[in-house]
Amino acid sequence: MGIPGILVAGPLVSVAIPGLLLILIVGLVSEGAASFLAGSTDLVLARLIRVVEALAMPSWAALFRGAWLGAGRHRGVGGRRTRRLTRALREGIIPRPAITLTAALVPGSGWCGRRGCFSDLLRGSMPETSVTTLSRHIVEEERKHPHATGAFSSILYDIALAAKIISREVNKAGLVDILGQAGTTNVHGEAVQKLDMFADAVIYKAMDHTGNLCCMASEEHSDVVPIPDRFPRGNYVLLYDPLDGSSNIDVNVPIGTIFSIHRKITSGSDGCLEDCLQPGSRQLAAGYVVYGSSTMLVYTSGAGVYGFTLDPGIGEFLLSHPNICIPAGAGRTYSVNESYTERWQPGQRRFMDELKREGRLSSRYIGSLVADVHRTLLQGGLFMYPADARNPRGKLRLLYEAAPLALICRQAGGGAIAGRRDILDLAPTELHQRTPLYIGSLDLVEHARACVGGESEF
Ligand code: AFP
Repeated sequence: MGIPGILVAGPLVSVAIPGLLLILIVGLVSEGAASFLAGSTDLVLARLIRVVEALAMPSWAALFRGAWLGAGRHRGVGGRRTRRLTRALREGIIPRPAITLTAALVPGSGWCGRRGCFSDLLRGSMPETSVTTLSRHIVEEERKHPHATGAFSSILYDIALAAKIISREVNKAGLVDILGQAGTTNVHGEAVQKLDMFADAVIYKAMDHTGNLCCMASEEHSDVVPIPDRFPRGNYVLLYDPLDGSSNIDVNVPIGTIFSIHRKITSGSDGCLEDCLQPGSRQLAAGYVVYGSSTMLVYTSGAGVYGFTLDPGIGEFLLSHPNICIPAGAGRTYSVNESYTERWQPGQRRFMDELKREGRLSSRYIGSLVADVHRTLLQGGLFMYPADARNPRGKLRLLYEAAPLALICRQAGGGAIAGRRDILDLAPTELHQRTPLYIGSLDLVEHARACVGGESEF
């Protein structure tokens, strides 16, 4: 009987047999037994279609129309009848379940019992594409490491899942009462918005029970976030900024999630501060998700940078930007909050004057780090958040923002410095340590280093 037959066994007894009997009786009575049954399968099916349409039975009509289109000898994919059926499937004239049901119920429909032909037809109705999902990409990457335990892959899956949930809420933000500040402040004294807290909880909940992590650290928590006692511990540490740029939520500007993964370096099963305070160069992987006109996940695990765009229709991240490299040359921008010019040190002002005098770069500043860096990564240029008189250590966080983005940029052929030193070489001493940041195309980063490095303590 096969799978379709088994699937329809229940409905067959309660619905299909009485339905079929009704159709036959009406058909035989209305057209006369002999003429109703005379003729080819095509003709009989055409009459059945007429009867069920007259009886206002749309699903039976779809069923017989499917059978009619496929009736006769199967001529292989590309045959006239097959093409008709394929087009009907693609255009949704005949729903797939109707075809499956027909294949099981109507002998002589041309493709009954011919599993090969039938699947060819279904395949023929699909658009010809070669799509790499994030899952497939992760599996293929994991195969390159025969000793991999799968834990690392599993962390990436879980981050992607959390990103989809956050993306859904970000898209709804204008519709539901989730906007506005929650009325509390985070460890940096900044107003926390509801979506920040939501994103923070989503990521934590997606990761806390998997047995892959020994601890986490989030921009929204003052201390290391432990794994609950009831769950097993693993060998990795996750550091994340759940929703960067959240002051932009209310005005529909892109915002993002940033993450960084380290290996646990201390003994004992619980992770601790020391596991979190590792230089960026020791990151095993880093990435970000930008919630913009589309949602994109960009990540590196040290072998190139890959960008995946979320297809909301199927809920999958699809590889859209394989092997991202920061472009050199035209079309590049510098990106800095120029309203702070008066607070800048002389080297920073000199650097800006030189850039403007050269006139090769245009200016863009969104004020949402992930969005500004994402543009810089794809189009080339330089993003800067320098130290200044008000923020002598800069504003951005080394562990949750600068280090993960620096790894991505380095992997894409760019660079990232704090002033004198590479971001990836900085050894953090505090969880929420801030740093100045210059990140982007390598030539521009080195130009910045030449101008500001001398006066920078970083
Ligand atoms: P919010 O999360 O408070 O919006 O801060 C965003 C951010 O940390 C980073 O995403 C921006 O690049 C930077 O601050 C913008 O800071 P300025 O408003 O000082 O330019």
